[in-house]
Amino acid sequence: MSKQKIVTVASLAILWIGAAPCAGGQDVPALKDVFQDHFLIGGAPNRTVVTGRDPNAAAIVEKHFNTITAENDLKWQLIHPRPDRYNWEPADSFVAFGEKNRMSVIGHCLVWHAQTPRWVFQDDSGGEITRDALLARMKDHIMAVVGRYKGRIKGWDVVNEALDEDGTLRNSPWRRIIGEGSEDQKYDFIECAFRWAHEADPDAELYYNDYNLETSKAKCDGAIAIVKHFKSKGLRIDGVGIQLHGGLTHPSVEGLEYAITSLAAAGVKVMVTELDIRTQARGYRGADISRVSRANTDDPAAAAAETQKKLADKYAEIFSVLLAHKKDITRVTFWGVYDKTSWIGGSPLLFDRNGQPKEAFFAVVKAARQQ
Ligand code: 9MR
Repeated sequence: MSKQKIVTVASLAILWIGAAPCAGGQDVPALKDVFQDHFLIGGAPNRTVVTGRDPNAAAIVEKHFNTITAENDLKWQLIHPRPDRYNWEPADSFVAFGEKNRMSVIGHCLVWHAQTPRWVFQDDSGGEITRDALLARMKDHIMAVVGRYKGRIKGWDVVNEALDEDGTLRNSPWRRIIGEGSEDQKYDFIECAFRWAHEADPDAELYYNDYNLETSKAKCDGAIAIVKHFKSKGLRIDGVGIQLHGGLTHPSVEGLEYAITSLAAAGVKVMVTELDIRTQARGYRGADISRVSRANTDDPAAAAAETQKKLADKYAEIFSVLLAHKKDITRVTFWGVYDKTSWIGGSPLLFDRNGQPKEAFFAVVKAARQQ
C-alpha cells in the first residue's frame, strides 16, 4: 500500500472511531440520576469490566450505576478454590472499581449450593464431612472473605437460594450435613452464616437472596418465615433480595406486589438483586444455571422490533410497580451490564450488544418520569 493510501485509511479509521456512538448512550440521561430519589440502581459487572478489558461495559456502569454486585468473582469456587488457597485478585479489582466510582459495593454470595467446590463437603478421604467440620469450614470462609472487605462492602448476600419452590428448605449439602434439628434450630446453617457474617463486619448489611419469590407465593412465604424466625430470635437480617429473572410474560403485577409488600411487612428492606427479562419464549424459566443450555439461550428473534417492544412493555410494567413501592425498595440491580455478556443470552437488558440504550431503556426512564 502507498504511503498516501495508508494515511487515508488511517484518517478514515480515526473519523469512524470519532463518530462511533459511545457505549451507554452519549445524550441519554444517567439511570442513577433518573432514580436518585427512588432507589439505588446498579448492574453486575464481571471480571472483564472491572479490569478494563471491556471498556464498552465499563462506560455503561460508570455512567448509569451507583451500585455494583460481582456477577461471579466473590463466589466460593472462584475466591476460595482450594482449602488453603484464596484467589483475592479479581475480587480486589471489583471492590476497587466500585470504590473508585463511589458506588455501593455488594458482595454475592457467601453460602450457596452452586459454584461451591466439592472439597467443601468432603473430608480428607473423600467421604462426607461431619457437621462440625463443615460449620468450621463455613466460619473460616466467611470470616476470611467478609473480614477482608470489612467496611468496604456495604451488604452481603449471605445465603443464596436455600429454598425450594414450595417454600421448604432445599435439600442442599448445607442443610443435609448441618441438619435442621428442632423447630428452634430450623434454619441452623442459615443462622450460623448470618452470625459469622455479622461478627466479621458488624456494619455490613446482611441479606437472604432467592429467585421466583415474585412468581411463587409459597416460596416467598418461605423467605418470610426465615425473616420472622430471625426477628423472633433477635438475629440480624437486613433485607431480602428478590432476584427477578423475569420473562416477557412474567412476573405478574400481582406476584411482584405480593413479594414486595409482604416482605416489607415482615420488617426487612426489599431489593431487586438480579433483574433481567429473558426474551426467549421457550425453555426453562428459572434461574438455575444447571438447567440453562445453549438450546434455550439462543434467540433468533431477540433483535426483532416486536420482541423489543414486548421487552420495553414488560420493563415499563415492572418499573411502575417498583416505583409505586419505592418506600420499601432500597436497590434495583440488573444481572449483567449489556446484552453481549448476559448469562441468559437473547436480549434481556437495557443496553444492546453494542452497549447502546434500547427501547426498554427509554421505557424505564419514562416510567420514572411519570411518577
Ligand atoms: O450469571 C452467573 C453466570 O455467569 C454463572 O455461570 C452462574 C453460575 O452458577 O451464575 C450466574 O448467576 C446466578 C447468580 O449467581 C445467582 N442467581 C442466579 C444467577 C443466574 O444463574
